[in-house]
Amino acid sequence: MITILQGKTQKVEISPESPTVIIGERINPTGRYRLSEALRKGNWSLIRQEAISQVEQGAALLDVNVGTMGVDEVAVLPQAARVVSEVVGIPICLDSANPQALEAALKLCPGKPLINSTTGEEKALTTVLPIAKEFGAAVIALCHDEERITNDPERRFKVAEKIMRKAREYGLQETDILIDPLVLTVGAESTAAAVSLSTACLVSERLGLNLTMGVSNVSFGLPKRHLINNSFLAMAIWCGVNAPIINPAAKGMVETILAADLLKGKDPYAARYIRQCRESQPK
Ligand code: THG
Repeated sequence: MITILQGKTQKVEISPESPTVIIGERINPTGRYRLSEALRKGNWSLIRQEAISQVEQGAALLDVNVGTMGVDEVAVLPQAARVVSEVVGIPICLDSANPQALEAALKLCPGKPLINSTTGEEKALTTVLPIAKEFGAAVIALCHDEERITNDPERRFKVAEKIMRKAREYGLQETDILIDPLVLTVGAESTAAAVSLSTACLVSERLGLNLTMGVSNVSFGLPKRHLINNSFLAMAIWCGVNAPIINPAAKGMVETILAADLLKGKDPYAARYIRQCRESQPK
């Protein structure tokens, strides 16, 4: 199962055998006043910086989310996507629940981008899947539908199956869909992480699909978030998540991926792990 995405100059492959691919989460105004202000004012320098630094830190794709008070996503998402693709060549992951914003941004996105996201709701599927088909984009699909978010992994799995059926009806390939099991904060509900992980395992074992998740969601509201995020990331990789949305600059994230890929059996002779350790050695 190989998902291929294409940016202005760079191609990215996501598959269970390949190294874990980082989707950089930093272009997102959630909890960041300066970035929200910059988006409202159309000041792009912070966005450019975030794009460049995330690529330097190891991001293979960049999530672009402009959803904040006082920002018209239909106008701003395409501008942000353009600014990002001016400074980096990797594929973009357009993060919006607004189909008009997605469409407007897709018109400007080079290559084969990723749409983030559809849900299993009829309304979302019948709008977003045709857009993905029209623009030749891949899509992230969240495991919930009209009913309230379930804590039963089998039921989340059924939503994933339904989305795949629908995607085929609309002429998309299995490789064009990345499943997101949904991650809620473990501070509010003690089983939240376990439910996401079990769902990921079901989807990867039974359907063999590629998976993403918003790893940092799990630690909202808790201290020392990087500890929780790193542990959760390692477990998620074990469960088949191969394109996590994370902050590549956060403490330990990139190292956790190297170690988890090795433990998962994706790094023969530990070659990548050893090489990276050697390269990061202070001279
Ligand atoms: N699934 C999919 N897409 C997603 C998510 C998901 N996109 C958004 C989000 N969840 C993933 N991205 C983030 C981005 C930032 C944070 C968490 C998830 C975050 N930000 C800090 C805060 O809000 O406190 C602020 C960071 C800072 O101050 O530097 O935690 O689940 N498909």
